[in-house]
Amino acid sequence: MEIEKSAYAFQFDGKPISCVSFGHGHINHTLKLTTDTGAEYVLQKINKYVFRDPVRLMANVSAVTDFLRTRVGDLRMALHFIPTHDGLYYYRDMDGEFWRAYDFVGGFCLDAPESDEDFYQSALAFGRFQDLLSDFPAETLYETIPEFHNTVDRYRQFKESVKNDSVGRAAGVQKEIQFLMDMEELACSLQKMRESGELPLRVTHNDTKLNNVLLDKKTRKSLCVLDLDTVMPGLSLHDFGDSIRFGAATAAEDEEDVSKMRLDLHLFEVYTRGFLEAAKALTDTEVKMLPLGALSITVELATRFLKDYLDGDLYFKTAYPEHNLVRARSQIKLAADMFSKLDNMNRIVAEVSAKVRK
Ligand code: GN1
Ligand code: MG
Repeated sequence: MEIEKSAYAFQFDGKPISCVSFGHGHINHTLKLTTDTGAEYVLQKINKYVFRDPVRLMANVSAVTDFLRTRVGDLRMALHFIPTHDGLYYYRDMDGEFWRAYDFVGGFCLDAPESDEDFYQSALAFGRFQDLLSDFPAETLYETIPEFHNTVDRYRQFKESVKNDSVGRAAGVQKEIQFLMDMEELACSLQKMRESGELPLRVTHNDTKLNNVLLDKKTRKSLCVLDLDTVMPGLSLHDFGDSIRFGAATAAEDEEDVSKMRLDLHLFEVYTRGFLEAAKALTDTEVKMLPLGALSITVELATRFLKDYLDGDLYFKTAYPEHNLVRARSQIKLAADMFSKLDNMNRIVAEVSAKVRK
C-alpha cells in the first residue's frame, strides 16, 4: 500500500503504515491513516477550487477548534488538528495542494435521521457549538466566502441575473420571481437587524446538516460537529434555519413534486428543543427570531438556485438541465409553507423556550 507523501509532514504518533480512502464527502479528498503505534488519523486534501484561500480557511478552523478544546470535557467533542513539523496546521505539497490532518476518534454520521432522537442529537450538537463559542471573538474570523448569508446582497445578485437574463430563461419563471420579490422585505429583515446591532455576530458553522454531526457508536449521542470549512462570522439564526430547511422538510431539496414539500412542525419542535437546551447564550431576540431564521435561509437559497438557473447553471452542480429550477421551486414551496406556519412556529418556540430557558 502506498502511503501518501504528505503524511510524512505531520507530527503523528508513530510512523504511517496504512493510508486508505475514507468517507464519502463530495468536496475534499479524505484518507484514513494508521501508524505503527496504532494511532489513527484523518488526512485530507483541501479542495482548492471550492476553497480559494486554504490558509485563511485553516486559520479559522484551527482558531475555533483550539478554543473548543479548552472548553470541552471529553476531547472527542472537538476536532484535534495535528501540526506539521513546521508547526503549521496545513501542509502545502510540491504540487501546491493543501493538506491537513486530525485525530480519528471513531463514531459515525447519518445522512438522514432514523428517529426524532437522531434529529434531536444534531440540534444538541449545533446548539452546543453555538454555546461553546459564544464568547469567541467572531469578528476575528475571516469571511472565507464574503457575504455568504447576506440576504440583502443575495437579492441584489438575484435581481441582476433577472435583469441580465443571460440565457433567456426569465420569461418562463415569472411566478417564481414574483414570489421571491414578495418575500424580499421579510427575508432581508434579519440582515438589517444584524447591521443595526439587534442581532449579535456569532461564530457560525454554515453547513448545519445532520450528516455533519459525529455520533458515538455505543450511545448514539452526538459528540461534535464536523466539516468546519465554512466556519465564519454570521447569524446563529442561519445555522438554526438551515438545519430546519434541510432536516424538518418533508421532501428532498430537489423534489420535483412540490406537493410533497412541507415543513414538518413536529420535527421543527424536536430540533428547537435540542437547540435551545444547548445554546444557552442566545439572546431573547435571537430566540424570538428563530422561525424567521428558517424562512429567511430557505428564501435566500431559493434566490440562489433561481439565480443560478437564470445564469445558465454556473455555481451549483446540476444533474439535468432544469435541476436548479426544480430546486428553486421546492424551496419556494417550503418557504411558502413556512410562511403560512409562522404563527405555529412562533408558538412552538415560545413554549419550548418557556420550558428550557430559565
Ligand atoms: C452547498 O455542497 P453543500 O451541500 O455542502 C452550498 C450551501 C447550500 C447547499 C444546498 C459553499 O452546500 O450554501 O445550502 O449547497 N454551499 C456553498 O444544497 O455554497
Ligand atoms: Mg458542505
